[in-house]
Amino acid sequence: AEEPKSLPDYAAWKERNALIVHSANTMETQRDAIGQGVITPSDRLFIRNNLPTPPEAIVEDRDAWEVQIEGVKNPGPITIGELKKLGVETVASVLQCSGNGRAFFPHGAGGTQWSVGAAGCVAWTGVPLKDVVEAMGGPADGAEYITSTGGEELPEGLDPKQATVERSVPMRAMDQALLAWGMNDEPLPLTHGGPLRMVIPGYYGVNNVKYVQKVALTEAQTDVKIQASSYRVRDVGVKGSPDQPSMWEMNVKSWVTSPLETAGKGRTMIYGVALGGTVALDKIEVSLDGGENWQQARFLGPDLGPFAWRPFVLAADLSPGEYRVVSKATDADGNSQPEGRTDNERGYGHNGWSDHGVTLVVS
Ligand code: MSS
Repeated sequence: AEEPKSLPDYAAWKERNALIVHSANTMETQRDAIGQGVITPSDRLFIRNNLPTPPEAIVEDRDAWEVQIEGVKNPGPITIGELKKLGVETVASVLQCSGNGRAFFPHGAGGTQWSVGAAGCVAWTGVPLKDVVEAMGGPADGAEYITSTGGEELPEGLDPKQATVERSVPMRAMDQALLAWGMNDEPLPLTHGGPLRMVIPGYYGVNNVKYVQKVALTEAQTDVKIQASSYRVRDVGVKGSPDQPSMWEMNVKSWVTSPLETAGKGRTMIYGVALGGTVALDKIEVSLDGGENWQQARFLGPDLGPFAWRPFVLAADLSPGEYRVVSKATDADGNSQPEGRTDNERGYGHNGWSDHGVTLVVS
C-alpha cells in the first residue's frame, strides 16, 4: 500500500484525518469530514496551490501589507490598515475548485483527481471592493474586468506570463467582490491567502486570488496563461484559448456526505450539502433509487445567503438492501443539476447528479 502522504509544513495545522493529500499543493476534504455545518472548519478546508506558498513573513505585520489599486481615477497603493477604515462586511461563500468532481470524468481529465472535497463554505471578512474603488475616485473609463494578481514570488526560471496567478473576472462581479483579511472569524491564514485575498463570491476557486498584491480594473482580460488558456471549458482533445468560456460563475450542485457506504436498517438521516453558485437555492431532492423517485429533503440550519452552501437532511426508513443515493438541487431561477456530465478536456464544472451519488448497503 502507498504510504499516506504527510501534510506539508505550511499546512501542518490542518486536521490530517479530514483530508485526502493528493500532493504538497493539493489537499481535499474527505467526503465524510465535510460535516453538517453551515461553515466548513478552517482546519478541514481544501487547499489548492499553483505555486509554492509565500514565506510566513508576509503575515507578520498584516496591516502593513500593501495592495496596488489600478484602473481607478486615483490609482495607488493602499495598506490593509487603511482598507479596514473604508468599510467592512462578512459574506459566507463557497470556495470550490473548478475541477471539483474531475475524478468522475471517464476520459481521465488531466489535473488533480478531486472527488467532492475541493469545496467548503467560508465566512470571509473584508472590505467590499466597490467601497475601495469609490474611495479612489471610481473606475477609470473603459473598465470591463477586475484583474487580481497573486503575491507569490516566482521560483527562479519561471516565465511570469506562464506562471503568475492573475485572474480577470467581469465587472458584474463588483457587486459582491470583497478584499478579505479574515476567514471564519480569524485573521486569514497564509495557507488560504493571508494577509489579503480577493474573494469573488459565487465564482470558482481560481478567481479568489490569494496574497493579492494588485487589483486593476482593466479593459481586457489578462493574457497570462492561467486566464488565457487554463480554466477554459472546451471539448476533449481541444487546446485552451481565450474564446472559450472561462471558469467564472459556479453552477448549481449538491452531494450526499453521509452515510456513504453502509447503514443499519431502520431510520437513517441522510446528509449532504447544496450550493447555487451566484443564485439562491430553491429546493433539494434526494432519491434512494438512482433517480427513479425523488423526495424533497430539508435544508438544515440558517440560510447564510445566496453564495453560501446549505446543508440538507432527509430522514429515511430503510430496509436491508442496496440503495443508490443521489441528490439534486434546484436554484431560484429554476436551474437544476443535470443527470449526466458535460465532458470537457480538463474536467471542469461537473455538477451531474448521477456521478455524485453513493451506493449504500443497508443491513
Ligand atoms: N491564488 C494564488 N495567489 N495562487 C494560487 O495558486 N489557486 C487558486 C485560488 N487562488 C491560487 C490562488 C485555485 S485554482 C483555487 S481552487 C483556490 O485558490 C484554492 O483556495 P484554497 O484557499 O482552498 O487553497 Mo481551482 O479553481
